[in-house]
Amino acid sequence: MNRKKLSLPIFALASVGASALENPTFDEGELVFHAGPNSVQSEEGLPGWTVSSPDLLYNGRILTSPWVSIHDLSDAENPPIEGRFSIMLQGGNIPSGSAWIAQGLTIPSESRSLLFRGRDLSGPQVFFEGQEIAYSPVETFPTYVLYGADVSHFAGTAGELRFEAHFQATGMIDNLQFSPLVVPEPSIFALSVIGTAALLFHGRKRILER
Ligand SMILES: [Ca+2]
Repeated sequence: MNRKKLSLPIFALASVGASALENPTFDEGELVFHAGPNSVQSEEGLPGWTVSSPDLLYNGRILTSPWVSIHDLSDAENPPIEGRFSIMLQGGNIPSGSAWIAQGLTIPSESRSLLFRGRDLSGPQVFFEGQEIAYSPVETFPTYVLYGADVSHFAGTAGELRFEAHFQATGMIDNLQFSPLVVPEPSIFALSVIGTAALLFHGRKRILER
């Protein structure tokens, strides 16, 4: 039996109500350069979303104040996770404000989880209508980690979904989708892995003892 295939790839097939989210892949915008080659207008670059600043940083990292940046394939250092663009939340190294993106939506009533892809995530927070939603890694892929957050309490309700990075928080995100599947508790998932390893070890020991 291939235990790995039993785990979680079915999440990717199980999205529902993706229409509840506008521009969930961040791929629908156009780059309209604003105050130089490193800055594009947020409204055109990230339609469907409200952004913490009128400009998005283009293909760059800023180590001072908070910024939301958009990255395409011409960024060799931080290429998109998938598609034309990915978004990076950069909380900056000066404790002043935050970098965030947000949109109002209704979470589909059958939704149990919000799934999204992330790379080098360190500290960005997810909120729905002002309440923080904890997220945890669901599965690791070569170029990103699939994260899941339990949204069952908010199913069928309207509010603002927000991704936000404060001081020193950072990370790239992409491909948001709501799913009817329940995100497994990390502790249970870890325990099942440990349990499986223990059973395998025990079984191998018994074979060697024969
Ligand atoms: Ca994308």
